[in-house]
Amino acid sequence: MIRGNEETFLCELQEGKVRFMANFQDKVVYQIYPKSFCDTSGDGLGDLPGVTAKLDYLKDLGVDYLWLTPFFPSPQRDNGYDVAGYRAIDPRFGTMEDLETLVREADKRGIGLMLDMVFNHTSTSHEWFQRALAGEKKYQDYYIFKEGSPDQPPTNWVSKFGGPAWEYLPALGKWYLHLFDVSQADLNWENPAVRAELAAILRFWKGKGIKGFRFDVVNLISKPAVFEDDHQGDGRRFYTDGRNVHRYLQELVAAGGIEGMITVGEMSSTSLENCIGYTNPDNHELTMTFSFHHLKVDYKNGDKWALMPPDHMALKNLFTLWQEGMQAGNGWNALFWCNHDQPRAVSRFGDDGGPCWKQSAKMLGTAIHMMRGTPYIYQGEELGMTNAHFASIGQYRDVESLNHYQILQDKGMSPSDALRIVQVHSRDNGRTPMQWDDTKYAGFTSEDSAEPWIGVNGNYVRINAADQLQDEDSIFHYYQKLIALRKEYDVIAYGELKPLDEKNPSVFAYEREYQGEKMMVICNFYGKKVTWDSETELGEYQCVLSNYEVHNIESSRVGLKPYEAVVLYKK
Ligand code: TEU
Repeated sequence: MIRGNEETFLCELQEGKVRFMANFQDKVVYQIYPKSFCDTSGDGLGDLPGVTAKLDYLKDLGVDYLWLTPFFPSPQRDNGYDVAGYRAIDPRFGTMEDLETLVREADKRGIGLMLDMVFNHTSTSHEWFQRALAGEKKYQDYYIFKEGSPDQPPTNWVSKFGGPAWEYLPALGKWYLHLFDVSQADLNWENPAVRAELAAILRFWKGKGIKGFRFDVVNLISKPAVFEDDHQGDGRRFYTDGRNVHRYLQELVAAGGIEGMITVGEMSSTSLENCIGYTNPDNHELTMTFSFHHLKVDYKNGDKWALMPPDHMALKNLFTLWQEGMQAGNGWNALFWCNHDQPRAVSRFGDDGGPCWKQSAKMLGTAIHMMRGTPYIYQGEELGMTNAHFASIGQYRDVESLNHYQILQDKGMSPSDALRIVQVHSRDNGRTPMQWDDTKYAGFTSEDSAEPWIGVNGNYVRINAADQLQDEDSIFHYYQKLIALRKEYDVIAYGELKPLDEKNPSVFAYEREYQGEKMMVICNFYGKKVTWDSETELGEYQCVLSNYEVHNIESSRVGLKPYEAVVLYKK
């Protein structure tokens, strides 16, 4: 064992585990978008039995938890983030029995399930909203209704999916707030009855054996006391990380009985200071947060619907800021490149379509997995799946993409230019069916089934799980090693992080340190060779992982090949 004496190792590890147990430092989470993962019923939509069918694959990869995006009853205007009932399963995804089977089978393999709680809003089809519509005062208080005249929304706020954030209901003579789609009405967290309902939902799922939760846009739940126009922006500054959000989270965790479980909050346009607050264990809020600043480095002037190549210096600076800041404040990051709302990382920051597709996917995985935080892998990322590259707007499904395709044209852009932007930034890039093998529909569903709900990426013949499982040098096997390393080396799970060579525009490097162990992670973000000079003599380090077989490391100089990543270790 590299740590020397096995007894010491065990003892240190036990101490480490006891000390850090509540924070999940050595765990890795795998995100599943059930609709696109595996279809067993042949209707072209993935389902829960499909997840169960793939548990051995996930066990083989080595992940500890599965975060499943919503599969609750829903009109699917926003693919399940428009929840119409929080304690049931949409029949399109299966039954409660299917979920119980999944929980049991996952548990047998040492894998816990995390559910996605969409508590900022409900679908307007939810019974609460329907009863509000029918005039029940109790349920009107569950939402954010404002009196007003039909031609004057209460504020000028803009919905995250485009257009106004308010909708007028002539029958009630009132407006309601929807920060997302018009069918996603924001809940009124000021109302204690709402908070009690939501805590009860957590207890319900905990009772079903669910081991953790992801909370959708949970930093938007606390709205201001006074609603006013935003003359500087779209309104977000008034409700993001709002005045009562920390108190509400503390209450939710306590009343929901989920303290000590793994929890991750999705934090939209958040601040470092707030994320420290959300995750510092002393506050009893969440175990970790997703923040998105590092995934906006290819938004021109902050606008998602304007193209720009990624700004690597900005990316490095953001990683450094968040790594150092969360460490100093005893907060904890969720580490990720991909999710169901993001284009594929290898298309964005790597060499999609080029000769270094594989090396770049492995390098990106290394950069993220070796940092301080809990890594998340989004389905297909472990195969280097790429953007959809759809050729026509008719192939897109996402409400946000379709709205913005129209908005861009309303502003005078040509359809082909608008399509180009959608192709690069659409959330559908991450939602194409999982590529299991090279049969028709990529093995996502059987060959005689209905067409998948969204098109399969044409590159499935080249990029698929079956091939990669056979190939020792595949991205899949590299991700397997990344996960195994986190469990093998305490320094990855528990170490301090120090950025190295911060001004270097092409190499992202950092050092980790824990109880005398050191790890150095050096990643070349470009398709060009580069020489990297270390301030430390590297003679005593051994290479524990790299995406190339041969390395060029001499005393303190590292010659990096295109997209090369090396992980060096010293006790
Ligand atoms: O995402 C919130 C969110 O901020 C993104 O959808 C973001 O607004 C968008 O990418 C901006 O370009 C969560 C879910 O992850 C997403 O799938 C849902 O659509 C959204 O909340 C509403 O529930």
